[in-house]
Amino acid sequence: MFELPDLPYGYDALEPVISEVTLQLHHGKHHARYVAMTNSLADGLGTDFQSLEDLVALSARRGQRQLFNNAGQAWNHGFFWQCMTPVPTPPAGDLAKNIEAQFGSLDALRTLFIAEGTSHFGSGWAWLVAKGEDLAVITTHDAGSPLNQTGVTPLLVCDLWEHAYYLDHQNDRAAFLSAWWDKLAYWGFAGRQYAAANGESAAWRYPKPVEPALS
Ligand code: MN3
Repeated sequence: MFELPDLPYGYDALEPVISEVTLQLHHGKHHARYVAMTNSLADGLGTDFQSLEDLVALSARRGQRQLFNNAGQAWNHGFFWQCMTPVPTPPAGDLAKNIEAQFGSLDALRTLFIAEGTSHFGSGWAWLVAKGEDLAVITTHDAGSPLNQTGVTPLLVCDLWEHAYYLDHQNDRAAFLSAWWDKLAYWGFAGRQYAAANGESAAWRYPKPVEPALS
């Protein structure tokens, strides 16, 4: 079945924007719980899926809400961990060029991303996505995922659930989003996803399920 992937950095690596205690709870409790629930709910689906991406798509298609919520959250968190780095660098290459062309500047994109994430009502996710070269900022509710939008590749995501920021920023989601954008957003990863959106490489995928599980 699916496993909880290790973080690509230490629990204290994203301080002070995301504290060690927040990250331990977020990864070790919240994400772990979504993975465990996914495994429990997917038990018995046999060979209907080979990956978490398959499971997100098929649970959405079949209207299996509880499974979709947990599988979607398992995937979204796996992706979210990749979107952060303690050593950020600015966007480069085609991504940098097309941010300028489509939003006017990186700062204009920053303003838009923070505004969309701040005004999003309730729990969810703020995404920078690409459809081919075209870039867009979207938000999704709860476990919502751009994986189910044809041709759309996520480049970056920030978690808007209160568990992501409440211990460190209390109710100030805008402060969290600003600090996240300025100090943690991993443009190297976004650039690789952008290349994938344009067919130049493979997009990030959640680690494959281990063990049979699929029989
Ligand atoms: Mn979360």
